[in-house]
Amino acid sequence: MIVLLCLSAVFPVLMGTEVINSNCLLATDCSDVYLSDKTSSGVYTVSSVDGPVQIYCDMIPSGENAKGHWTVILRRMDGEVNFYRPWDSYKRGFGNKEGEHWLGLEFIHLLTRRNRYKLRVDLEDFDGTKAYAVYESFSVDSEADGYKLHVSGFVDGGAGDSLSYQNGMKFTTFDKDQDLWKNNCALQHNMGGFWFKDCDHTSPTGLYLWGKEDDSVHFGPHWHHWKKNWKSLKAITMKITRVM
Ligand SMILES: [Ca+2]
Repeated sequence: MIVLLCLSAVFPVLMGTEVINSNCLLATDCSDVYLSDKTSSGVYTVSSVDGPVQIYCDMIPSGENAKGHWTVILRRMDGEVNFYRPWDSYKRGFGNKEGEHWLGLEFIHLLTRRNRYKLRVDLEDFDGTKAYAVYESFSVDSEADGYKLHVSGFVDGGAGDSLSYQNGMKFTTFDKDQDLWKNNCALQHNMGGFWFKDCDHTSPTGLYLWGKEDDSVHFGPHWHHWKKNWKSLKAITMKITRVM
């Protein structure tokens, strides 16, 4: 059941050809879910032009966003999900919304085309130490434009800035090379699809390694500027919230 955001203002809402509630809108992201008084973290169903979409909403308040209504676009936490996947998987999304998953480039594009969003990246290492980074503006272009990444307005939560290097890059998977390296970063360097340049300072979709590697290995999920090394992290979450 798609979450409805019911307001005092009157908006006609069509479900197919049927008006379901003249005071309600179909929720499109976790900000709508939160505004509909569903303030617990968890999986909710929202609407997109391609039909219903399940999303994980992180409603936990954090320092720079007291309201805490974040739509998770990527989560790594235990290596349960294979991220070495082709273009079509990254386009449509995959994984378990309660656990590791990628929301899907097309849906992320549709959200950020329609509203302004900011991005927060949460990191945790295998010692339980945490840090984060915020980008005050985040958007993704259409597939025709390679799902190009736009981030700006870095705010340091202790993690440093490992994403701006890849700003303006198109998305690359092992079967679609749009990076600036002579080879394919997703295929021969990182083992997961992402916005690569030549190749990266961060690769949250890299091969999960459970911390069992040395600094010379670059293909685990990493965020270089946190500790100035390439060691893989235990958990990385990327989540977006609407700038209202
Ligand atoms: Ca290339």
